Amino acid sequence: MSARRIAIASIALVLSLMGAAGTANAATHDNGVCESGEMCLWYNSYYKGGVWDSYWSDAEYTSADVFHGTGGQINNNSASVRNRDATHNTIHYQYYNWTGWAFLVLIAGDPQDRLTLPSEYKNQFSSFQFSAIG
Ligand SMILES: [Ca+2]
Ligand SMILES: [Ca+2]
Repeated sequence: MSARRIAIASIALVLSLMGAAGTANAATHDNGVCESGEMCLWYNSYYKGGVWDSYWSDAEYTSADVFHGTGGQINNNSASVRNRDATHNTIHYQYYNWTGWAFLVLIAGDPQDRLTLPSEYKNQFSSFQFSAIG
């Protein structure tokens, strides 16, 4: 195969990947932008300070899970939350592996899809999962 054929084949592959990303899944996990389809945590109240955006359920907030911007690790360290997934509630747990008490945040579009956490739940989340509705 000539160098030119290889280059054209590579461009075609890139275009097909871009097409896939632009349609079915526009959100990028953990990029510091709270996008449609994601659950987002903030270090401060009212969606301020560092943000952590997740497209996937997470059974354990490890030392590698950190806010983009200020705040450091997310484990036991979030003050506000928003669910941007329109088909799944998010359930937030006190401990790893979806154990301890559970705190429900409703689907995107519901008035309860975001809030600053009550004091008894602030700085307590350690895992979460998306939960399909209906
Ligand atoms: Ca994102
Ligand atoms: Ca916890």
